[in-house]
Amino acid sequence: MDKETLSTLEGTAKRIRRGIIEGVYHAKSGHPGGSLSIADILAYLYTKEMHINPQNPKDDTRDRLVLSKGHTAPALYATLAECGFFSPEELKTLRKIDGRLQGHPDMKNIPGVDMTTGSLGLGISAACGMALVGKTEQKDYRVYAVVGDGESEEGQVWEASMFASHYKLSNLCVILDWNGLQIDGPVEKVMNPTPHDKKLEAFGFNVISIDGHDFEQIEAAFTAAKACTDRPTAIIAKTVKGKGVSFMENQVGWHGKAPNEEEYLLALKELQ
Ligand SMILES: Cc1ncc(C[n+]2csc(CCOP(=O)(O)OP(=O)(O)O)c2C)c(N)n1
Repeated sequence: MDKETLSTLEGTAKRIRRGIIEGVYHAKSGHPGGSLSIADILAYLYTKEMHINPQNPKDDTRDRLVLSKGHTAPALYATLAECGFFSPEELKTLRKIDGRLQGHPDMKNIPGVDMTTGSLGLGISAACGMALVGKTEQKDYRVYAVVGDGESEEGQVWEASMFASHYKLSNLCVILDWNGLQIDGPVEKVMNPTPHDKKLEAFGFNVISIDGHDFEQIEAAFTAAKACTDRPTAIIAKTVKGKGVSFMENQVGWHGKAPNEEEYLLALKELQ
């Protein structure tokens, strides 16, 4: 990856992180930690990898993304605003009673949202359905599903995985956000779902493990996923919960809490 592309991606990811902070601060609630951990991956997917059309959000040929860990909607909204699906100003209406940007993604009202999610474990199944339709109807689109590591404790994630490999859904790419923390503590202490690589391999996935904040590795992983044509791919992305805001990094308390004014200003300063 050349220097210019890298610096553009870094700038995009920073704006996405600022959008996350703006949204959660103005809502006075929401989920910053797991939103910040996926900002680099979403920045890459939406600006480099996915075929999307902000002028026609429901374009049938578009690639689809299902944010299975739907509580991290602030990251998806900030990314969609960055791509021009709606104005970045609207991010300040997150969770407002008359606004479109609900606490969890709503495909009926928000341009660019491909699936309504929030109940953990369900989104990956919807992504499998979309991928199966794409295969059956011989369409070229790809489907991406972002799944949380805490979310991977849901049994349905594994049913969906079995389905994905049974139907050889090579147009499906699951991204497991391995940030190590869930709502109430370290994932491995709450209900240990590891080793993800061996389990996903046993379930029939092409498994790729990366640093989810390294754009070179992110690029290589999505390129390898596209090149794999006989089974679904799972990218296990090692990330830092709260990435980019020093006092939020690796702090379980920032899973679902809004910054106060002082913390908000400090976060924005760090993300300049
Ligand atoms: C079925 C279901 N059970 C419980 C919740 C409440 N909940 C919201 S976020 C969360 C923790 C998710 O952890 P993880 O998937 O690791 O997300 P991240 O750390 O990336 O934010 C839980 C239990 C939910 N949304 N859905």
